[in-house]
Amino acid sequence: MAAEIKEFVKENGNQVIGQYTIEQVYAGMKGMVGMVTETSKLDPDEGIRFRGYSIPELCEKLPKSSAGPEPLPEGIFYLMLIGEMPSEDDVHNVSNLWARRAIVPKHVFDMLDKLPVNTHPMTQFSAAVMALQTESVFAAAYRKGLSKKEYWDPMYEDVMNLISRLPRVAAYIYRRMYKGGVHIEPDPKLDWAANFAHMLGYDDPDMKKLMRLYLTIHADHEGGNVSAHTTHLVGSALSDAYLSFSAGMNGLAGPLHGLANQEVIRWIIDLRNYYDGAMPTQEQIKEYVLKTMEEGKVVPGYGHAVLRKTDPRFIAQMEFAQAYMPDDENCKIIRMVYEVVPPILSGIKKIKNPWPNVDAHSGALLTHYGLIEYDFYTVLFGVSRAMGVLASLLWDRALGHPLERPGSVTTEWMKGRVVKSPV
Ligand code: NMX
Ligand code: MLT
Repeated sequence: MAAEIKEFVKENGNQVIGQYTIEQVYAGMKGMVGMVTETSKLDPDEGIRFRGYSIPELCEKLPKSSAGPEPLPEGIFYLMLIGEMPSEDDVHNVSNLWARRAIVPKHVFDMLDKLPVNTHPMTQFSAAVMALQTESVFAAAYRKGLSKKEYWDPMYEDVMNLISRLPRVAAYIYRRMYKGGVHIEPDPKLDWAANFAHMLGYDDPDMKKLMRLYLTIHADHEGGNVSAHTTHLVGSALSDAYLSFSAGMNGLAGPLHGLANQEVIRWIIDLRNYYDGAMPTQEQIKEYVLKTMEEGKVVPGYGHAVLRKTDPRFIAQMEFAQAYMPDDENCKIIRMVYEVVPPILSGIKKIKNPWPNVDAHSGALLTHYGLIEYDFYTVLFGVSRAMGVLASLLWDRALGHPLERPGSVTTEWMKGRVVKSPV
């Protein structure tokens, strides 16, 4: 593929693929094509496609466990990395490989134990990934001397090891913070998602099903989102997978990105408390949405930088709720909010997308099974996102992607470029 791309660029490299405006430069480069990511592509109206497959197609076609119809996340990793739909055997192999590699050195746990226990779980997660960097096969090989053509090989080891180890690290943080430091040993017989739920302390088979779905649908969202772009950017300096992924996680920890999932459930709880804990009416939800916006805050879980319709990842979670917890009050409120918010946001000209994104639903599902410590939710998102951004990082090394270094200008420079229209 590297040879194919080289040839493609040689033949077509000087073709123009777009133009952009001054406004786009000031508005966070939205809509500007600036990078190539092979694992998935986002369509503003249809949502995400992983190697061409939409979320409903994946739910149908990816291999499943015998326990239920939810796809196994190992399959989406295989699909993103290899570019082909995996067989059941392929998925089983990935599961086994990850179970065998899930060894976390003691110094990582020791480091976590030294942090104040109320350190935000995302800070602990990012720090733990940094502590794991002692294990980087890429960093060690590069130090010894490595030809460019071989970069992908030790990167493969880092990517596989890191993904294998993340559930163990995440579960340690969870149990340390919220379960008195009583830890649960992994069960290597379980699939990756079920083992993660088990180590967190949730053995309800339906929670394991949720974990399979959750880890599958959060895995990737093309290359321009903050966590994916950061991982790619830092990796472009030949930083190893641990350094790059930890940086990406610091972006996921922002409230406009992954942290929105904790913000949503916090907002729902506050809304309920505001109306004395009772089920709110549509009118009360409307009043609360307007109050949120009058206070100058965003309505968490709504809007998107690229999407212009309801996020299919939201729909997948709503369908899960309808199948497994039709009477759950928070899920009912989420559905009411879905009826109330889009008409309000549509009436505000500057808001480009009034529809819910992935974060609008996840907290209510997790809360249903007892995982109520919402500060932890973004760590779950991060464990899933690892699969997409690390599969891409491996491709970056295999394809020989160069250092990323866009130009930047001053406003003074920009003013000098303005073409004055004739009066
Ligand atoms: N509630 C209130 N105002 C909003 C919302 C919202 N949900 N969404 C956008 N706006 C505002 C936005 O703050 C901006 O205002 P201003 O010009 O005064 O700064 C204006 O509308 C234009 O924003 P857009 O161009 O529509 O959106 P943008 O691409 O800048 O940002 C988000 C996208 C996702 C950051 C934004 O919609 C938002 O803040 N949503 C709430 C937070 C959220 O749910 N984030 C999760 C995204 C998914 N993820 O996992 O990363
Ligand atoms: C994501 O999953 O990364 C979010 O929806 C944000 C984005 O795509 O920009």
